[in-house]
Amino acid sequence: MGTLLESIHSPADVKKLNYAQLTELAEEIRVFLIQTLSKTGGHLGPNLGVVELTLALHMVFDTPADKLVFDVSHQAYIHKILTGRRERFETIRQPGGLNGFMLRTECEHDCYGAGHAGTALSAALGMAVARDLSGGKENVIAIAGDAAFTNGISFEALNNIADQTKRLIVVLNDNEWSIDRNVGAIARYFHRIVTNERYRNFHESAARLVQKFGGKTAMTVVRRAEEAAKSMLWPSILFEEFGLQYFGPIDGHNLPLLVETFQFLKKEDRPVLLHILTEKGRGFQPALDGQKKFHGLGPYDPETGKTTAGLTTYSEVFANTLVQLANTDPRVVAITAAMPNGTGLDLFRPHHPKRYFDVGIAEEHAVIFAAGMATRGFRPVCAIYSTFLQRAFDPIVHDVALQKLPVVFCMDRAGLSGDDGPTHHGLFDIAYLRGIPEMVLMAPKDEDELADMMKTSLSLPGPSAIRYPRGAVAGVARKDVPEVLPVGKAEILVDGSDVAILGLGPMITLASELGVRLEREGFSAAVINPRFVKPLDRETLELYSRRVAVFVTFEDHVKMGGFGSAVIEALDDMGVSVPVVRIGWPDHFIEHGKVDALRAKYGLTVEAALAEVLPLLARRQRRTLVAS
Ligand SMILES: Cc1ncc(C[n+]2csc(CCOP(=O)(O)OP(=O)(O)O)c2C)c(N)n1
Repeated sequence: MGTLLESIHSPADVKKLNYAQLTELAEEIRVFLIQTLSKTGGHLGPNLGVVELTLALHMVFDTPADKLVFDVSHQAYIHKILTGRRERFETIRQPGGLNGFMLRTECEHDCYGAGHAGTALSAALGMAVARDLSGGKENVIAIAGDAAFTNGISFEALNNIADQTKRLIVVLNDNEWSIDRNVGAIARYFHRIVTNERYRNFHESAARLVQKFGGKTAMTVVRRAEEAAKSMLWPSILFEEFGLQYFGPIDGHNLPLLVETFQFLKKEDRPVLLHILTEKGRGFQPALDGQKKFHGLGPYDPETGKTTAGLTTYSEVFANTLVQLANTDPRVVAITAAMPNGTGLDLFRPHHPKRYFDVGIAEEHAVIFAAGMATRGFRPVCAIYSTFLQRAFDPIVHDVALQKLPVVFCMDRAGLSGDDGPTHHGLFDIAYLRGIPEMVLMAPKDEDELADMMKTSLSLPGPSAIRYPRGAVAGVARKDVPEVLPVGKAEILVDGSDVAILGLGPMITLASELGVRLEREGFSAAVINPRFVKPLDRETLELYSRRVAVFVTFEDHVKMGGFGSAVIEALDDMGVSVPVVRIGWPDHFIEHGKVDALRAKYGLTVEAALAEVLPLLARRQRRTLVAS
């Protein structure tokens, strides 16, 4: 670790440095990031892009009194390093270590937690208004990427800012990338500003001026000239129409310029937006060459950036199956909300470019857009992570289900997401979807069944959703052509008469293991792949309720409102009183960590199930003995 970096224990240490030292510190931070994340994995590209920005913010502002609100907050690693967490930084995203996002419980300098995009402006405005109401003096700064401005919430906040406060700084960190290339009219608008020759020349000279003179006088000169230039080039600058004074674009890697600008902006008594230009992945050639890959990744070689080839994932099988289904059905269209890479849809795009839609980080819009297409006879498939689909709950109810439109929701990352932590765990989708009339909700036990479920979904007259997990597939043989499954019918894998074990989705492996263990103990265990959470296979439940002493349900979802709860409700409706042992996540936000370790900690294991099931089975044995 560099010697300057070793001397940084708090933001006060940053403030002691001169510009030459800050520039050196920026380089040391980059080396430290590249080396550390090569072992832990993480959001390398975004953080390499905001080294100077974060240093400048901590030079000028005083956290925790001043509030830095990072959008998504995947780019807050340097903030963590500068605010007393450098020594623990090697634990980032590791079990028991630092979280990969801002976390209020982790540190007093993390004033607002995030993980989902588009929240920074609203949250910062809330803090600014709270300050105004309580007579405070602190500065509030929202830092949002260009892709955050593809999100509706950012615009809802923009619409509101100038009416509510006079003191708020918004930093637009523009690197032209979302995870993939940023998309849409806003991205093009930013691009036009950035690439306008006259404006760029003007800004280069403005920057030189600031560096030469420094301080407010120079900035005032710059501002006057800037206003003149802007009125010449853009009579109606977007942000100005929203009532925010727009500054920029300036070089987001020029530390003195950033510092001087923030010193000036903090004195403004009107809301301001500073547009800075940064390079995602700056300082690491593999990240500059592979923007998508280095947005966020697992461990890599710190010299070459190479990663080990992964196993086939559910996302890949989803994408390849969708290509296959779209080949024979021209009504099929694919929609992603800024996640072509993560959902696998970037594999679909080259096959059917006209039927592929990246709408930006706009899940609500994605779903309503899909609803619109469905009214015109198309078969939209929305590939949205379980956690991000939470955003679109109302459109799913109001636009899709209520109108019985045949939109298919393919929910990747359903279940525990592991290293990313609570903002990214997909643990609530069954609870939020299963109460919606018309919805068909499925979970495949393996990749072959995922393909069948996609085919089934596309054959339905109304809405449906399929939940499947992050990561590698089960590795089973796949049929050449997917089949339509009988809706609401479970698959009985092993018959039995003492206990019926239902394992939803890939949790079927735990169900099968439990079955084997119980057989060894002398019990007859049925193992059932439910396939459908809704409609539930009541017939099969009824059949087993007459035979078994206990049901066991396994699900990678919160127990409350989940699959096991659906089974209990169904049995109760039938007037059956067989006990149900539910294995799933407790009513608690689960921290980040390794999936297996977290399952062990929270009792999502065969052992935990055995401990609950055996006494119930023993009770039945005793009753049988007494009866005989
Ligand atoms: C609601 C929501 N949808 C999708 C994502 C996935 N996601 C994480 S970061 C990101 C791109 C962010 O781009 P930008 O804000 O420009 O920041 P950059 O990484 O380029 O610095 C996306 C789409 C998310 N975090 N939240």
